[in-house]
Amino acid sequence: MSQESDCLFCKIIAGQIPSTKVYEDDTTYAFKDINPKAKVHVLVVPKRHYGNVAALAKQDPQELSHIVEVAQSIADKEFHGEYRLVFNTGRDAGQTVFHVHAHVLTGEVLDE
Ligand code: DGP
Repeated sequence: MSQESDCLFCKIIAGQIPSTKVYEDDTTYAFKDINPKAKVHVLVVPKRHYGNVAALAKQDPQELSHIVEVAQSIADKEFHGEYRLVFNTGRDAGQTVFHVHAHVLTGEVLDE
């Protein structure tokens, strides 16, 4: 799996930094956000390193689709299939970790 030596989420995926795993398969890893913004706040990431969702969409659209499926399955389990899915893209949009990640916010009624 392609890894960037300086990437926090590559290290989490590799088990070099601990995380609370929610889901894992061959291509995808999901874990609890360290700073939750909802009752359930999970980050879903491809194991392969892409800097943002646009790069992922271009280089591996099937994985992007799979990430949405994983988000749906988390929300099916946690909150009758309803959730907010956010990909912050770029520093000025609030992206702080440059390994693409879907924020899955669910588990409660969310503010608009
Ligand atoms: P963003 O701002 O969209 O790049 O989101 C990055 C998220 O990653 C943010 O909500 C906090 C989370 N985060 C940062 N460092 C860690 C960590 O070491 N462990 C976990 N579980 N989450 C982290």
